[in-house]
Amino acid sequence: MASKSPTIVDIHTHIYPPKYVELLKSRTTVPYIRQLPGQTVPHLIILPQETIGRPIGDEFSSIARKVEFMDKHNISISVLSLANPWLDFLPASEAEAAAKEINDDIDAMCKLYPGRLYCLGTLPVSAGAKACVREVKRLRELQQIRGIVMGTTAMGRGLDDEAMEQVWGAIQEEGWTVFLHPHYGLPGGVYGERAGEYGHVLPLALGFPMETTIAIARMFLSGVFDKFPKLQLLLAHSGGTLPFLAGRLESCILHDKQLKEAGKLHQGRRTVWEILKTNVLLDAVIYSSVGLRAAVEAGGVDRLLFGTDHPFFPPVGEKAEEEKWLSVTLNSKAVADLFGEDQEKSQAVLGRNAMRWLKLD
Ligand code: 5CU
Repeated sequence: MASKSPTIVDIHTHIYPPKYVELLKSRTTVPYIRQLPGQTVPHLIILPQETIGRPIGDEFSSIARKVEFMDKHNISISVLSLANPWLDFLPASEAEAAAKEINDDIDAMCKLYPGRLYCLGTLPVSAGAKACVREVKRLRELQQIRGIVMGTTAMGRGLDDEAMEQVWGAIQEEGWTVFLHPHYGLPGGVYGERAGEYGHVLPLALGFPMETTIAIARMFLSGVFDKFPKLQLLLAHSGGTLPFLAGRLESCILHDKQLKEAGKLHQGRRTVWEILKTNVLLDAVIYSSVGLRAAVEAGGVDRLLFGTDHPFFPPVGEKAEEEKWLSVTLNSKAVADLFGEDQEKSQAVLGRNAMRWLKLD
């Protein structure tokens, strides 16, 4: 009997709904979309310090193109999130209405493909905590929403901002999983004077993961997980470097006189290892079994969820339209390399964990 192919769920897959694309086209500063003389297609410029950007076609905004991509790569279900930089840059007065419009739009897009598409909501972070809490609660009315996507700066001051406590409280009460995604990277100076020769490699490969690692470490150090012990944070790119650096983070805590004197090293404190196993989920977007092994060892196989990062990282070859995406096959291969014949584990990571954690029907 032919074996049934596993349910593959993509929890790291982005979209810019058409209204967001219009917004980016109307802008003249980053983030924006522009068509330069001599370019055949418009370019998306979103990252701090980038100048050329990347070509943007309808694969960034079309739901039909998303489903085409899913079919080509045997992806059964996708959990869509607005791509960076979300609504971070909007003036406070516009953010709440924009969040409602974008969340309603993405939810409606998902309904066009019943059983195949779910989504994460986005918050009006520049409008402050009360507006965020209102949207956290309103998201309950949207049937396809399964969590919230958030950048590392949150309301502008990071995830350890005391003003975020109201928002964490509401998120915990509603039971939303928060997908934490980088955007801002590291200060441009760390990439050196020759950065312009290296394309997007340094900010995307190293800046993004360090940003995520620092953001979640600040959240942990400030005690957010002690105050809100039921929070679930899904970290992009297998937690940045957190699984690899958790031991060092713990050691630095245990050797810190200031923390000791502040009574923060008391018996029974929750370590970063415990947080990794109770409050953190990791995506499997790390492209190699080496990183994936660290993620499994740190968080456990039940907390690792497959993703693609579509529509970012398309193939750059001549026959790009025909090819399966290397960015997807590398992530699938990492799962196969790590788990070999162990179908239980690979199916958990490829789909079952997402179905359970995100309550996909
Ligand atoms: O290629 C890029 O710039 C990106 C991005 O901005 N966001 C993302 O999720 N992946 C790649």
